Amino acid sequence: MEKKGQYPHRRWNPLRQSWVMVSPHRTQRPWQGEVGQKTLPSAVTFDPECYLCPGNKRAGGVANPKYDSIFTFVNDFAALLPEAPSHPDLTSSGLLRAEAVRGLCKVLCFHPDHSLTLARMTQEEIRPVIDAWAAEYTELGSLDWIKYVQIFENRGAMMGASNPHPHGQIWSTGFVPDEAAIETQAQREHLAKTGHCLLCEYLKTEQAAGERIIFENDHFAAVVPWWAVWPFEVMLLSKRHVGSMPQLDTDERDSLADALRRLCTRFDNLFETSFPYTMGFHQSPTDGESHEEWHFHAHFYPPLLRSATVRKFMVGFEMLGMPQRDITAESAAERLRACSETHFWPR
Ligand code: H2U
Ligand code: ZN
Repeated sequence: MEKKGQYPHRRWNPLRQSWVMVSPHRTQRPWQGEVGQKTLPSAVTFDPECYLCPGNKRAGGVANPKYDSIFTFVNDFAALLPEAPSHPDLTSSGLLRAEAVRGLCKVLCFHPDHSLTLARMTQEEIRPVIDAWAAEYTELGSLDWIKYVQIFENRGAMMGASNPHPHGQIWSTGFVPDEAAIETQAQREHLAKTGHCLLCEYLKTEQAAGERIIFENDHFAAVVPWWAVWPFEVMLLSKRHVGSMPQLDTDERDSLADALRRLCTRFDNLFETSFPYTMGFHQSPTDGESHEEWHFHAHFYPPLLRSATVRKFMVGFEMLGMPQRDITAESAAERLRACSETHFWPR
């Protein structure tokens, strides 16, 4: 049942100032595309070959401590380095422009148990991960040359995760990356024009509409955004206007842990698979400005479309024109609302 009619339309994303095309009438079309493998949660709690398990040696030869909660280390194959020596190749000429970049990349193991995921961790187990994320944001962001801290998780081989061990990454950069820069601009313009925070207003709009909210707890709401591009794309929005994770108080951090567990469990239950995604937090740049416009949130971008094995591809018109989706955000939210918050594969 499609609330927004069966007709093609496009929807505006005010947060990144772009459109998404919606074609709800296409959901009945036949499918003879890719069929992949279902992934069940692993039963292996310790893998002697895993470079993230406690006590094991990493690829660089350094051994992990026998950690019993979380564990952070500097990425042995970091995409960015703290030193950027000036190099003659980096002089720009005309259209061929380049700049040296600096950064610090870290890896954060969420749990010593190799078989777990956020979906199958308890709220109490997720809580120290949130404190670690907040501490990394503070520590990295306080370096005067770090302008932005991007915390994220690639989950599942389909999304390019190199290892099933529960872990995420933190890339902190000497510049504000494009997505964060677009969101900064959009939030700043909205505040200047209306005197209100864009995402505070958006959350109120969604709470009034109801049809795209999956669930709420005391301090967070999980929403399939009006402008979702990926079939089951979700945003987690803090109810209070805070710009970054360290500003969350104890209750809000408990609430965030609860929201992460519940959302990831619903995702896994949707197709009874270990649901792949890229997720990450967007928060204030750490460039020394005050950023009243910034509203802390998380984006979940999962690729699956029809089953544990059939994913959406961003190809063709989407690469050359603009993003497009078939099922509406409202029907995706309805399906996620119908999923249980008890995991289909209990520990
Ligand atoms: P992904 O699964 O999201 O790719 O994250 C794993 C990261 O871990 C990846 O960036 C790093 C890779 O560089 N890594 C190490 O730092 N040390 C290792 O021994 C292997 C992997
Ligand atoms: Zn492991």
